[in-house]
Amino acid sequence: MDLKFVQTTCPYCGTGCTFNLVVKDGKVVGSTAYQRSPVNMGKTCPKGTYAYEFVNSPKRLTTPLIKKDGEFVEATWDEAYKLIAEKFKGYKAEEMACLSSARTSNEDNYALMKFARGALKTKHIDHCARLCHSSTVAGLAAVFGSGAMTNSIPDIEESKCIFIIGSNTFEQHPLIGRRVMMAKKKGAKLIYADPRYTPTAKQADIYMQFKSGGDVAILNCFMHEIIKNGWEDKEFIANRTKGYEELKALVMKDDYSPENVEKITGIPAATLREAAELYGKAESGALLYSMGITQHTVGVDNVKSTAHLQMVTGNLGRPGTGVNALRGQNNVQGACDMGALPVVFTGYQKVIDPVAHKKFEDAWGFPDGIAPAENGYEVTTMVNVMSDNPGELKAMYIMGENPLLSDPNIDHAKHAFESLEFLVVQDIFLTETAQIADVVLPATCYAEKDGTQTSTERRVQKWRKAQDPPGVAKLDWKILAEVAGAMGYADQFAWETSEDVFNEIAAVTPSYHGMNYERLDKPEALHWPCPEVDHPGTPILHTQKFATADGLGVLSAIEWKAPAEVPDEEYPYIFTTGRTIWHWHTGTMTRNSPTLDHEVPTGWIEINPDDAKELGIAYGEKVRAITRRGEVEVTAKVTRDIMKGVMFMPFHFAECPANRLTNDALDPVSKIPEYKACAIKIEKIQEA
Ligand SMILES: Nc1nc2c(c(=O)[nH]1)N[C@H]1C(S)=C(S)[C@@H](COP(=O)(O)OP(=O)(O)OC[C@H]3O[C@@H](n4cnc5c(=O)[nH]c(N)nc54)[C@H](O)[C@@H]3O)O[C@H]1N2
Ligand SMILES: Nc1nc2c(c(=O)[nH]1)N[C@H]1C(S)=C(S)[C@@H](COP(=O)(O)OP(=O)(O)OC[C@H]3O[C@@H](n4cnc5c(=O)[nH]c(N)nc54)[C@H](O)[C@@H]3O)O[C@H]1N2
Ligand code: SF4
Ligand SMILES: [Mo]
Repeated sequence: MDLKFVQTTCPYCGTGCTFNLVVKDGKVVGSTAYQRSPVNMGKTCPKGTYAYEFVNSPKRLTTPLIKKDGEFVEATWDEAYKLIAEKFKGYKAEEMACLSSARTSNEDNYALMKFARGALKTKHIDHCARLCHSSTVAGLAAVFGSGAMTNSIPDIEESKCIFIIGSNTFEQHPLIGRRVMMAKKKGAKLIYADPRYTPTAKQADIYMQFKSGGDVAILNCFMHEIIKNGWEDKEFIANRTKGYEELKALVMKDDYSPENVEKITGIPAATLREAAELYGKAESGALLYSMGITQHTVGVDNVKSTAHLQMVTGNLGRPGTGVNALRGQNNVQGACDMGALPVVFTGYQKVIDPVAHKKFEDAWGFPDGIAPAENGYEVTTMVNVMSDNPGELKAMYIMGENPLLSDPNIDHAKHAFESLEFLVVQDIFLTETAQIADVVLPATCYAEKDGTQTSTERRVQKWRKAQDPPGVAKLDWKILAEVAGAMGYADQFAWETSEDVFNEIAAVTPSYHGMNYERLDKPEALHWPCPEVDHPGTPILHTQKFATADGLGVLSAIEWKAPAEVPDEEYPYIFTTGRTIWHWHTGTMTRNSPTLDHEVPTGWIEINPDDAKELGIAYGEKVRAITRRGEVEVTAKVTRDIMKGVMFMPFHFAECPANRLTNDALDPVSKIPEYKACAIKIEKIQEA
């Protein structure tokens, strides 16, 4: 028997845990702890522990598929490449769009970015960061000049007071949750704000249950109390920020007194006072947030407000502080860093900047130029264009995303994607989106490739190949390089190995410039910015000044605004959505992992017992959940863990898809949809 242990990083969340894959006779059969990672110190959550189970699932894609007369037919790579190249050559550049993937490596994302802008010459490229932390990228760039988590994961342990708002850290970033517990053991206090009494809430010293959509009001109320009592950091405000008087004038209004914010949010005024005092007086305060903050039509306002609180209390640039935007997917940070966004090349070099544009044009050397120096469409805009203006976008290349289950208002999204003339999907499973494609290409998963991914704390870490891919599946970047080759651009994609791709990334990206595979092989890996080969990397940002032009953090006045759709007589409850620890997004991997699937086989809707009583609904009963977008039949979970007037569904399950119900209204700046608040009604299903 041939037994090997291959060290790799987790393919699920942005925490970036390391473990070993156990390989027996050339096949991945299990996982074991890798103790030396400073991130997870040998521990993993259930998803990491069972991340080996889907790898050899019989449902993996093994060969290219081409749709003929409505049915998929197995094809060779050459047939698939020929068809794709012919089709793409027939469209104008701006009629094509690409969706990249926060699940794949930096190398894969870089390849798709170069393929879109260089081979297709289209400016339309985006990925699921739009649905996730686009509010963070826009909001933090406006206040700090740069849009990433400011501190590191180990640093959270140093904090004296941790404020978590809109992140169910213990279920969605469990090994960051562990750090919170380690801080608590050293005496830190935990304040938590979430409409649901989650496993994170259970660990809180002060828990604030509130109605979805009240975040700016809560944060303004904290600042109101802190300034009123003189707990603000006067020195930090004077030396490192601007706009304080404007912010102060707004938050000191009576609208943001605890009594008035109780009316908006449902949090008792006394609790708001107590929490603001605890936070305001803490020696160091770390703020953690995720989707509860970003996924709103006021997502950017929410993000800015979290940053304002941290500046007003001087909680930035030191250990145990920071605005810690917990990034979701394993490599969403990296996909953004690689420029899989409609406005930037790698390392946030703007496409509209003529200097940056020329730099990439020269570095890549396409004989017929690259996409123009113009911003492209965000994925949410693409969907609206496809449905409202059919024919403007005609062809799309999707690598590692499943929008037909993850987009808001999916009936509308499906209609939009179906309007395309030609759709290529490159995935590891035949997803809902792949099913409507014209060509499906089988990719390798994390266990079958060398590559890098960048975690939420900007730590660049390696994946290492543990087994061969199933069938004739290939590396994502390799497939893209070969499609480009079939279009006549073999020279521009002449990489032999993943390392070759990484070296090209490092050459054109200042923040990755000092990195290479040899340096990244060390257990501690490297945090960007890492500008030179002797630079140690940067775990904490903004220690002396911010990345804005004058180095000052920007404070401004932000009023609370209600969500785009609020309850009324017809749709009397607030609806919000999210996740469970056992499953991942559209379930492609976790529902093909028997251990995880067995824990939670299907979806549910959480309803408060008082609401259930009014509706005459019992625990375990099937109900009809209805919004202005659509309806689903789903099992009721009657529980005090959710606030009266609010209902929650996880979005993992195709048989009861929460996204048939969600609102596709967008934040005007970040273009993120409002997944976290809309209006819903519930009907009892009458027996026939
Ligand atoms: N197990 C698991 N882990 C994951 C994922 C997964 O699918 N499964 N996905 C990953 C990804 S991509 C991401 S982006 C992260 C997301 O990580 P989280 O943001 O932690 O996850 P969510 O469940 O979407 O939402 C967090 C909380 O927001 C609360 N909430 C709802 N409405 C509001 C509101 O208006 N305001 C506030 N403050 N809170 C509200 C919900 O009750 C929920 O508990 O998780 C990552 N980790
Ligand atoms: N209602 C509601 N909807 C939401 C959210 C919410 O909170 N509520 N959250 C939103 C957020 S934050 C996010 S990030 C999105 C996620 O939305 P998606 O990214 O669409 O969801 P995933 O299921 O993670 O899809 C990733 C796909 O990549 C494939 N894949 C995995 N590894 C590889 C690989 O190595 N190569 C290739 N080619 N493919 C691979 C998987 O099989 C899967 O089909 O969902 C959003 N949708
Ligand atoms: S916390 Fe995240 S990175 Fe760590 S094992 Fe769990 S899913 Fe993987
Ligand atoms: Mo996400």
